[in-house]
Amino acid sequence: MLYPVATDSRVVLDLSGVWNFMIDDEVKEIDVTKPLPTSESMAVPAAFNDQTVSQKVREHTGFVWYEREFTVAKALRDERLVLRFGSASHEAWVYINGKLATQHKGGFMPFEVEINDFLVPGENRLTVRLSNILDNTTLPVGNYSETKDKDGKLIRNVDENFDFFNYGGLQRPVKIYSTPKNYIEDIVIVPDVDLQKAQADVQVSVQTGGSFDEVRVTVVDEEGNEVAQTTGTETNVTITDVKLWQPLDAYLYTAKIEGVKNGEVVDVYEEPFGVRKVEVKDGKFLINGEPFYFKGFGKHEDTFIRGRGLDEAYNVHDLNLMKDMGANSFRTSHYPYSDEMMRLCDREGIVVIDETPAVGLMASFNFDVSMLEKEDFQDDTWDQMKTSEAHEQVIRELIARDKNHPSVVMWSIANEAATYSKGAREYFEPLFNLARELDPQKRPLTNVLIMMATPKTDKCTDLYDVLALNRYFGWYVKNGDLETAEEQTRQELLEWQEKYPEKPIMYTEYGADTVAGFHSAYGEPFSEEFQEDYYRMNHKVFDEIPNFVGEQLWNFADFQTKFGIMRVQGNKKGVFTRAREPKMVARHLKERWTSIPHFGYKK
Ligand code: BDP
Repeated sequence: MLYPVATDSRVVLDLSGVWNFMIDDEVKEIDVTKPLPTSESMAVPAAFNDQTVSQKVREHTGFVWYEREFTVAKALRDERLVLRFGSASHEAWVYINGKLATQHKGGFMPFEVEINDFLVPGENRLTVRLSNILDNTTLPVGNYSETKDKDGKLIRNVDENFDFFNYGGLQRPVKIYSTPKNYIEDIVIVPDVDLQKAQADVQVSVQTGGSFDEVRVTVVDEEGNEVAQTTGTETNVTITDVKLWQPLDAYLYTAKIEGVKNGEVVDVYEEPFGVRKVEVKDGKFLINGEPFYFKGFGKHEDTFIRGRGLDEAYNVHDLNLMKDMGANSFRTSHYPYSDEMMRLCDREGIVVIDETPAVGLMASFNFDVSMLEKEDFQDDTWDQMKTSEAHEQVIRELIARDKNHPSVVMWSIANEAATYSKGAREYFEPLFNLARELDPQKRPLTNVLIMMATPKTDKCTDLYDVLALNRYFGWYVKNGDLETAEEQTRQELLEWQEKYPEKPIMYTEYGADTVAGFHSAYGEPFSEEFQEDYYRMNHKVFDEIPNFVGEQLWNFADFQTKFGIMRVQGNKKGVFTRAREPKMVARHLKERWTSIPHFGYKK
């Protein structure tokens, strides 16, 4: 799916701004042919939860309504007009002038619909009904229940089966874009680079709607020079003296696609792309033939007031904080991030592990850490979960959206699923096969593993190209005892390496809750001293393991979660506070990461 951009043939209208909003208390049916009976304002894009000061709004589970009016100028009305939502959490029903135009389930992917047939001259009314319900058929997974209050009114409840706040609403831009009636629908770019010859063979496939006499493909470099040209919808171009997309040294070419009819260019689209090669070989993760070392974070889309809502200033700032520390990568834990963030990473040279929203695939998720220590632990996750269909859908949508991004070097199919439990293999094998088949660039795949998934218990390891581990020795296990934790860390990593010598190993989470400003002469848990000691311990062990190819800690910043006895105003494992102020450990990380090269750290 193409990102909406303005070109010589396309116009983009942004519907960001203040919309009407209403909680649906499900007492009276809403008549979508009439304006919503509400005077509440809500900014878009942003979660609805933190914009008001009403607890009822903040914690609402069920349905909400958004509405605004829009006008499409006469000059555009003969064009093909498409309404596009960057996302809508988690299920949306979209009405234009009272008629259902489209519906979409899954809260982290874009969707769009042609709206010409729904429009009237002058003002049009756009009404969106949203559900933030999560259950055992959705991703992420929620524990859903219904009760009645004393007056018999239905109360819906979602107990998140994951550790982040269930923000809802229109959290990414809503746009209308125009294309001509004959238009470029999709572009697939697969660069194949010969590193020795510094030459790239770039396969370009163009899907069109309507018809063209000819499709022209021109590759333009960063200076605006045309470096290759060809015609056709399934075609190859060669770039000589190719400049590679490298971590922290991004180089982007642009594929300019022109649809020609009767000798005239009718539609134009410009897709940025990078030339780089990703391979997994002999326990190494190679980018452009060199062994790459991941330094960075698991993150969240999480800011004050906006929740998971797009905030490009935060995105730019977060990447600058990362670069300043010598980091080179992050994982889109635990759901696909905005188109805007992916495009930013392409141009900043930030390496991304792109994750689906498959989190909470575990029947007995809790903080009873004793069960982590039972090697033969089983539960009935794979009988309870009915998520296969949603999982397949989101893999299709994610790869369709992100396939051309050079920043994306690996897909993460799930975070901390019960891969140690009976039925896991049957569940995951078809999904891994699907992702391998769909990705035109054939990137490596991983499944991010919880502590119970060990070299002995994990049932799907052969499916993963890279072993991505979330480990909390010294925090959830042996809290505060860094000596034992060091031993456990070392022992487990050596075991993985011995059993799977061809698979690179990385940590995709390790961390300790740390209250900014809390200090302890004894290095007690929750203090800034403990956080630093914890990271130093882990780093010492990482450096001993030859196939250990990366450290992405948990978490970049403190973030909001549901409330509960384990969380004080959210999760405090950030290296930065939620306001992006550094905790003490940021200095250690900067010192370490600026001295570790992006390539060739492990010989
Ligand atoms: C892991 C999860 C992550 C949590 C983290 C934690 O992958 O979402 O936030 O632990 O407990 O289980 O901090």
